[in-house]
Amino acid sequence: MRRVTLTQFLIEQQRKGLMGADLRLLIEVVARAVKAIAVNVSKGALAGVLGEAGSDNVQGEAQKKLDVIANDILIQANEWGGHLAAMASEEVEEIRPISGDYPKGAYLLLFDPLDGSSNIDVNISVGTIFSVLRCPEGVATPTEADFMQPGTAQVASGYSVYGPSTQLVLTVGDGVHGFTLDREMGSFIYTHPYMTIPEDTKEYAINGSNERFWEAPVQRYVRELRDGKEGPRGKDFNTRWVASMVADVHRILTRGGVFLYPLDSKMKDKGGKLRLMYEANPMAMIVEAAGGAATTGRERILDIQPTKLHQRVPVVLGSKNEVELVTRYHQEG
Ligand code: FDP
Repeated sequence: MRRVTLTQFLIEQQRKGLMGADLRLLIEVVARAVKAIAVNVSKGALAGVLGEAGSDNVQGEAQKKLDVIANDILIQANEWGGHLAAMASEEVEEIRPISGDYPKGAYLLLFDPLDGSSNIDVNISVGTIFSVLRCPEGVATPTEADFMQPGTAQVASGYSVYGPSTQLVLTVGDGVHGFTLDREMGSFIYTHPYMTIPEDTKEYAINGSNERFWEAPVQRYVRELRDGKEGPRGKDFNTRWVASMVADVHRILTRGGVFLYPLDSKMKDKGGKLRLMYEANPMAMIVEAAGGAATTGRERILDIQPTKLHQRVPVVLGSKNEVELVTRYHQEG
């Protein structure tokens, strides 16, 4: 069997006119950083990388050592290549313009270096999420305002999941494609062409401990799922909650399902739990490109006009018919 590497795949995409050389380079650099992060994640306790870093991130959450390591790897890998005008990380308050020592490129890169990091110490899958925007025309030194583009403006997005195998999943708009890291060869191999999400599912993912804080439409939806065959849905549903968004979304891309991190009364003033620019937008682009849907319960995620770099939003994504039902329940109030 012919093994297609990520590099070959990207060159073929470029030949089809789906991306330029600079976007190809950008994705290759991100993939290289992902390999370096995978090495650190997989060494675990042997490399002394587990545990707290002793600092808080911009979100006020305790940083793990691997959060800091993954963030540094992504910044160092991407800043000198000439393909970026600026970067923004979930772990860092301000955007990071490309230093004057290096040439500037046409793109803005946003990333969540290590998503699900509260799972690291217990050896459960974590991941990296990234989103690529175009730097507005004529802007030589981007500011935060230049990042305030809706998810529909993303030119590419992707994530890696560091699990039993390391996988990289990405889209440049033309379908969703998955690659598995061949650790011996050190290269990503194209293993999952055109990943699709079935419209219907019997699996849902939500942190049920928050039930009493949810809004009525979400309480109604989840209650009906739990009522199973005897309830209005007339079928049994199963729960899966890894509590690493990448792992939960990856399962949905592999076999369907619906993922909810809805608004709840504990975090209403923050707008939600997950971050629009680093989590919701890139995952929504992938999910839609795979035939699924992604909303806040009220509106399509990709249509949101961001107002803040670290903005949070409620998230409902996955199998289309379930996402549409949750959204309808919100409309009905
Ligand atoms: P984490 O805080 O561990 O980084 O990014 C937020 C996130 O993980 C998601 O990956 C995950 O889906 C969610 O939070 C888990 O939230 P709960 O702890 O509330 O279950």
